[in-house]
Amino acid sequence: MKPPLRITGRSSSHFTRLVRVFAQELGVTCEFAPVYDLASLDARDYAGNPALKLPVLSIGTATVFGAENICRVLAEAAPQPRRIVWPEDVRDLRARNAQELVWHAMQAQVQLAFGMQVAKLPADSVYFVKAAAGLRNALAWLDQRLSAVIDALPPRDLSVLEVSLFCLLEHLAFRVTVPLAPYAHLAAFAHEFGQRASAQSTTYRFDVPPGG
Ligand SMILES: N[C@@H](CCC(=O)N[C@@H](CS)C(=O)NCC(=O)O)C(=O)O
Repeated sequence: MKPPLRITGRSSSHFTRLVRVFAQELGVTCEFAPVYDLASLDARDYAGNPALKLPVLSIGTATVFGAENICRVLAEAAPQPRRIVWPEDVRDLRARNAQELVWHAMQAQVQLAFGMQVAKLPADSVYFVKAAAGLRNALAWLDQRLSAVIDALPPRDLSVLEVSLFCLLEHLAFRVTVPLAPYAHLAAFAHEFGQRASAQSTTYRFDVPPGG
């Protein structure tokens, strides 16, 4: 018998949502184990990830670190093969740059949200001011080129680029670090992708510990 799959993460985390959307789109059933305390320094609270990062996929005693790695393992576990566009399948240079900027923006969002909202560090530090400027620039770049980027993707059921972009955009609305209002094309994309059942069943929320 195959061991159960378990995702350790947070319902409020965009990297976690990326893998949960993949799991649902691929028809792979996973248990979910929330991490309540992001300040914990105990790797056991992160399913053994020594980097103290989320999400983590556990398969019996095996563990997989990192959202993209996890998506690949989920695709291998899918009951039906699906056409997935992975970053290396993208040939168009704008679409390649778009993926790089989405990964960058997701990390910048972690830096800003964890640094300012969780750790309560001063927002006027150049560390955050520069991260916010780079994030706004990346969003403006993506907004201007979105239609060409999407058109350049090969035929597919699912792409890492679209799911990661969707999870980023909804997270920017959930934990506001920079305003999303200037980016109308991105907003339209998020609205359309958000109609999927996988998107609607993974909306962001803060996990509440039992009895909390
Ligand atoms: N490269 C990692 C990045 C994951 C990441 O940054 N996760 C955030 C949650 S969205 C996290 O662990 N934050 C806690 C921290 O940075 O200490 C991946 O692809 O999974």
